[in-house]
Amino acid sequence: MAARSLTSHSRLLVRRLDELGRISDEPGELTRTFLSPAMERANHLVGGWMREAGLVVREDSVGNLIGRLESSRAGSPDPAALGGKGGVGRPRPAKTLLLGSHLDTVRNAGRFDGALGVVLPIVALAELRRRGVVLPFAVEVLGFSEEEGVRFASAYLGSKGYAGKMCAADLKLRDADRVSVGEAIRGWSRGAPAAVLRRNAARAPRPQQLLGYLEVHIEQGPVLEDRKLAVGVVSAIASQTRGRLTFRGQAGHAGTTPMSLRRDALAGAAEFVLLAEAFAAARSPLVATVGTINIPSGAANVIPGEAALSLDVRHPNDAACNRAVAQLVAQAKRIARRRRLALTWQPTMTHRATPCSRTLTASLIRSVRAVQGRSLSLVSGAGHDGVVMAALTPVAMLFVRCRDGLSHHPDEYAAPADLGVALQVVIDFLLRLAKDHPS
Ligand code: HGY
Ligand code: MN
Ligand code: MN
Repeated sequence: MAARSLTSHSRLLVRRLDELGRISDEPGELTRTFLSPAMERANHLVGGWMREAGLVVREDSVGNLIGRLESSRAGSPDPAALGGKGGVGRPRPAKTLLLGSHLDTVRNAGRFDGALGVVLPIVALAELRRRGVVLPFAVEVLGFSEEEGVRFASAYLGSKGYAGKMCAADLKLRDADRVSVGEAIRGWSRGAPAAVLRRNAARAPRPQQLLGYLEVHIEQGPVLEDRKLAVGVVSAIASQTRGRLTFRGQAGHAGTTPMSLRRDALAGAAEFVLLAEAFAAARSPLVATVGTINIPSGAANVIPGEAALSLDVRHPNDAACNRAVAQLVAQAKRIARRRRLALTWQPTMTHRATPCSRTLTASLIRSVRAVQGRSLSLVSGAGHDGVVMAALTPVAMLFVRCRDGLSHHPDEYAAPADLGVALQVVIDFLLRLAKDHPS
């Protein structure tokens, strides 16, 4: 790609990420959650960019945005379809390469997490179109409607819907306003949730129709910056368990209840938060995070009767992650017992560690080496839609350096030059794949 057009493409990519980053449910910050009004506006904007690049655009019944580019060929004659001895056979449909990421965000998010992996492939396909390149395989660019798990505390509802993996239990999850996933879907697609699930499952691509899934994502960590590399390749996505721990004691008057007679739920929860931090710090690369704590009917002059906290535990190895979760819950029970509190633990999500496909990743490494000179493989501590897509098709992930490794923060930033390198890698990857799958 000539330097001029590369910079003009990276500038276009930056402009689009800035524009998309201004579509939010909350004034003054970037928050875009599952099937929200901002999600509708984001799909409209990104869908327009997809159409400009020549993609046929649709939205599925769980709010995923899907842009499809047919291949250059209707399909080469399939020997089986030729009846074995010549004759005109039904052309075998071309396979499809999936590229994508998520369009939802965490609260007060950065503008690159998710969005980069949807907008960059659109710019890459527009560049191939400008060059007159027609690929011998179809491409679908996917903007998943829910990956973060912010609204319903369970991640990947978008990619699960696309892959036909959403289940009845998912429909029952409720948000802070007690709205269920099923009701949210009914509002969005005006279809009965169960029928929506059946329709999604029927429309889900079959493994034999797919070439693979490539996701471009900011690293959300410090390794590429430390190694002075613009991009790297993901070897595996860490194992992850999320859940809710609820400590229950006795609400009471803050002024009249002696300390010795209290059963303070928040004090118990606070003791657990510090214990979880020390537990994980002593067991690297284990990480454990209490990201939210909720005190129902909390007030300054009331002893907290209940404290519900989220727990997010991750490790590259499944067994180590499961062991850590069990030990942390046991420690929470010990704290509760000593403080005469009740404790409940409700897992809301567990995903096994997901290795990326060796073959697809080897091809991606060749493209990274062709553009950057050398490649680096790293494990992703962050979860990604590739966890769900790996059940459907081979998965590869390209990481892009982000400043200070910062993410899930408004100051999240990837430099235009690094975005340009990622763009070149994806274009090289598409051209390389086209060579391996001649029409
Ligand atoms: O939480 C994560 O790992 C990702 O950002 N969804
Ligand atoms: Mn994220
Ligand atoms: Mn993400």
